Amino acid sequence: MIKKVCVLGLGYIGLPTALLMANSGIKTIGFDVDKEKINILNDGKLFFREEGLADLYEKVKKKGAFKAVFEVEDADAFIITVPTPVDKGTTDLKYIFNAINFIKPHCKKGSLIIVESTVGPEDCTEKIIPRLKKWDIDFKFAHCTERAVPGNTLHEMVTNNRVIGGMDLKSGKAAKELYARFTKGEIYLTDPTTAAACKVMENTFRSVNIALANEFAQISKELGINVWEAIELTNKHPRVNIHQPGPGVGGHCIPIDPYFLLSKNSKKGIIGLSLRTNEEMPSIICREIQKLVKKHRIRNVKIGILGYAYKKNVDDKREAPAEKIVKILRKDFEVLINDDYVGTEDFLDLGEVLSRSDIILLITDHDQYKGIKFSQYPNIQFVYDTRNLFTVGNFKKSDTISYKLGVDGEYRNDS
Ligand code: SAJ
Repeated sequence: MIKKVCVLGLGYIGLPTALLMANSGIKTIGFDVDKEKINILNDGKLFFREEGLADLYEKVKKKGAFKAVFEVEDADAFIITVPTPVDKGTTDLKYIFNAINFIKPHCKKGSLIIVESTVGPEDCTEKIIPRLKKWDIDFKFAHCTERAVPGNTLHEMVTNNRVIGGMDLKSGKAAKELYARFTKGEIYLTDPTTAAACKVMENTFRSVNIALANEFAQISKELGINVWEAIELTNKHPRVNIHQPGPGVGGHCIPIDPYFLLSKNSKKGIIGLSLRTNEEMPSIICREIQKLVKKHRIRNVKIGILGYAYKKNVDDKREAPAEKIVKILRKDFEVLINDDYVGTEDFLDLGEVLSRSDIILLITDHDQYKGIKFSQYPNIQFVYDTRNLFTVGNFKKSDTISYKLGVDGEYRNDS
């Protein structure tokens, strides 16, 4: 019977998981090696923004069910949600191994150890379980992959179906029972390798489909059509779901997870090709900007970047295409950046970026940009929109020229 859970690694997945677990009525402690995070939590605050998280924390605090700790304590179940840096398909499991070392003195007969961090399909069976077996304790083990999307993490953690890979039936059942405390979706049991493979296949599916949309953007430009319109109309077909083109893929999953499968004989296949297609997008966007600067004969160009996060309405900049784009553009131009979500010291207010730039490059389609009226900024000669956020309404009574990714020439209508 699991009475106390310890979550190790209080990041984008660990903290929401710990709070949901605590809210379900089980005594939960959260451990992180970053003492600053523990101090912030113990001050009653959070260190990243996520829809509904602050309210959940308030609720859990009132219940007294969650405690952030500097030291791991004895528990019946340990959930590892630490980062697993990946370099082209090889996972660095050092943080998982560190977590395992922290758990060791507190693990007793029958304890359940869960790895929720993304790992390669064979990592659990080849590297993690063998290490635990050396302890000579009768433990349970499961790989419970997460499927929650940043920006909607809590809702998805509760409602999405889950795949759990138990080392054996006993382990799978114990993990299922634990997650069922807060999961309304179905929980499917399998083995750890299949569970990990499902996780990377999900994100590979997305990578391949985004690459297809990015290729359609290039083709549409050649055809002189609007890719956004073409995709919208194509998706009216009941069995077609083309994804959206964009400045490239970011986040800690989709640009990374397909590499786990590349090492398994698909170097020449569609997975590798898709990765390359998506990775080239930042350079393609920069080449477009260079061409347009020449065409418009602008000198001493100041480019205003709108959005730095890897996707809209989140503060997460991991693997963000904006980083590559800014690096390239800074070689030739002055670059001013606004992103109120990411908001570092170098970034400027939206008003300042808009009133000081000759060119606007929209990289992330945060909702706050939807209402921009370019007529208020006659200094802006053209706008390049990589996300199809702006409509003709934004350019009403303005001489600013509008360009979009995947649209040849000026974008003039809303069709
Ligand atoms: N993107 C496009 N075009 C699209 C969709 C996305 O260019 O049509 C870009 C986004 O702008 C972003 C990147 O792709 O830069 C990834 O964004 P995302 O929203 O597709 O995915 P993530 O990385 O935020 O979350 C994904 C999700 N996986 C799937 O949808 C299969 C989520 O469910 C996983 O939990 C998460 O990866 C993860 O942790 O693996």
